[in-house]
Formats: sequence, C-alpha cells, structure tokens
Amino acid sequence: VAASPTPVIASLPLAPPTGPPKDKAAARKRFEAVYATVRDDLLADFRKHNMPEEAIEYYRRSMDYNVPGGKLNRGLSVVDSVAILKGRDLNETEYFKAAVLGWAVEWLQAYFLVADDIMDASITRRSQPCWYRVDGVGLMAVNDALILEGAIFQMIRKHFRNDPFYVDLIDLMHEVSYQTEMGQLVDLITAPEDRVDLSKFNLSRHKTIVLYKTAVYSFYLPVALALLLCGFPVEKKNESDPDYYKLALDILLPLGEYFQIQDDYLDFAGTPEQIGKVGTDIMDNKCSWCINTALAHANPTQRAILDANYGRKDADAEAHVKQVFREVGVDALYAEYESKAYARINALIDAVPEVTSPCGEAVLRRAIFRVFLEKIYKRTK
Ligand code: DMA
Ligand code: MG
Ligand code: MG
Ligand code: MG
Repeated sequence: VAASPTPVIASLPLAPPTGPPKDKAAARKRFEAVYATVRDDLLADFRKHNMPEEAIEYYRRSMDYNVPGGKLNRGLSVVDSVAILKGRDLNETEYFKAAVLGWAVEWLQAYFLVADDIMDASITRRSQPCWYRVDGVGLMAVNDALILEGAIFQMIRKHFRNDPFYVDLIDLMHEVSYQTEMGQLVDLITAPEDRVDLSKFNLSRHKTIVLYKTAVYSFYLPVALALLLCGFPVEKKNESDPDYYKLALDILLPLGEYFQIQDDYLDFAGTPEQIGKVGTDIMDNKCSWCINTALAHANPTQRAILDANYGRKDADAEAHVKQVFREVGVDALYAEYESKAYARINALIDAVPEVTSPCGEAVLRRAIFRVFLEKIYKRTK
C-alpha cells in the first residue's frame, strides 16, 4: 500500500491554545478534511486484499452514510483537548494524529449507532433513514457495524504502531467499547418489548445505563485519547503521582450523565427537524429520565395511564404518555434539573487540580471540561 501523505491544510487557521476554536466552521472543515484520508486508506486496504469493486463501493457508501454526518462533537473534542493540554497551536503532524484519533471516536460512534438503531427499531438518524432501513442494506447493517468497529484498529495501527502508547490506545478503545456494550445490554434488558413493568424503573438503574452506554465513550474517551497523545502515563511511576485518567473520569462521567439526560428529554420534547431523529423511547419501553421523572410525580390516575400506555407500539398510546408527561410538568422539571446540573458540574470543574504531565510538556487544564460543558449546556439538538 502506498504511504498516504499528510494532507496539507495550511490555509486554515490553527486551534488557539486554551479555548475552543474561535472559527467553528473552519475548525470543522479542517477536521472533515482528514475524514477522506482515513476513509481512502481503508478503501485502499480493501483493494490490497483484492476485494471486488462492488464491495469497495458498498464499503465507501456505508462509511459516507454513517460516519461523517453528525455534530462531530466527540471527534472535535480530541483535537481541541490536545491543543488545550499542550497550551499551544498544533503543528501539522500533531494536528493530523489528533484528528485521526478524533475520527476513531466518530467511527466508534457510527458503529454503535448503526447497531443501536436496529435494536431500538428507530426510523431516522441525522435527518435520514437509519442505515438498516436503506434499500438494499437491511440486516447487512449488522456486519457493516462490525466493520466500522474493525476499521478503528486499522487506522490506529497505520498511524500509531510505532508510538510508545500504541498498546494503551488499543486497550483504551477495547475497554471503552466493552463498557458501552455493557450499558447497551442493561438498556435493552430493562426495556423488554413484551413485558412492560414500570415498577422495574428507577433512577439508580437509569444512572447505570447512561454512565455505561453514553458517558464513557462520548466524554471520557475523547479526553483519555488526548491525554495518551500528550504523554500522560496510564500507570503511576510513584505512589504520589496524580492519577490523570481518574481525575478526568470523575468529571467526565457526570458530564456524560447530564448529556444523556438531555438526549432522553429531547427524545420526548424535541421535534425530528430539531434532533434529526424520531423519538422512540416511549414505544420502546425505555428506562429514560422522562418516565422516571413522571413516575415520581404522577397521581394514581396518571400512573394508571402510564401503566396502560407506556411501551406500546401505538401512536395513540404514545400520545397519552406524552400528555401525562406534560401534566406532571416534565418540561419544568427538566429545566430545573438542567440548571442544577450546570451549577453542580461547574463546581466540580472548579475543584479539578491543574496538574502537569511528567515530561512537563502538557497540563491537564480545567478548560478542557469547561469547553465540553459549554458545548452541551441548553442544547436543543
Ligand atoms: C445511545 O442510546 C447509546 C449508544 C451507545 C448509541 P440511545 O438509544 O438513547 O441513542 P439515540 O437516542 O441516539 O438512539
Ligand atoms: Mg437509540
Ligand atoms: Mg438505544
Ligand atoms: Mg435516546
């Protein structure tokens, strides 16, 4: 396989050192330019294996459909975090390697979403039909999801196999994937299609689900990748050393929990135009923040309506549930939750110590977490 040159994107502005890029559109464009390089490497690898042209075309279509069309928050936060940790602009090579890891997170996300939409019987994603619902795809989407996952280790091998943290990178991706899959298992097993039993739901179960299925891969992973790239060691050299990854985890899990509660709320309250997907949590019998909140505030009549209508694949039943959600004031309770979560997480961020890496070249700065919080605060999509 011919070596792929690092793309030249010199005309675009570099990320400023301690905050998010001032020009968001340019930062996104610069990041998106790396997508084509990574994708074309993967296609070249298919070609090297003499895969039929038809297969190569299908693979390209699957990647283009599922990988690049989202908000790219997770991927971009890898490059933003590396610049903040280093406290300076990145050179071309540093930017490219950070962007490859950013795309690795986006590939992971694509893998989870293709599978998640099948399991959740979802209709649309990113304002287009879910991949498994596309003509000629169907349950081939299962293998497409698996290939999206496998591709992560191809891109990491290509660009990082000679780095000292190569094994740590692979280990992190595997560990995070496994934890996400644990979360999906609990999410699904708590929402059986045939046996609706709202007494099984509680906020403790909800917390387990959201920490595992969302917070780890969406919030911890991008920052942990940035820490690895900046030379923060996974294992302590001395007992007195800080555990950099634990410091990050302790703030990123609450952030991720808040993010998934937003996702649960928007599933109920957001329009498809807004959120790019049709909410399915009520019909899917999901243990979401909304039903847990409604159960805590419902009177016996409302509770009976919830019992009779939640988890039914029926638009009228769904409308009855939404009516109860409105009556018990889920909207106002969510607004209250959000402002409290914002204040609480800000206080957690204030308490994070800003520690320097052993090589002295990077600092774990609070700005990393602040940027995340500001990106999602009061989001409507
Ligand atoms: C998201 O759960 C978790 C993963 C691992 C994709 P979800 O089903 O609430 O996501 P969405 O609302 O986007 O379908
Ligand atoms: Mg889903
Ligand atoms: Mg799901
Ligand atoms: Mg959801």
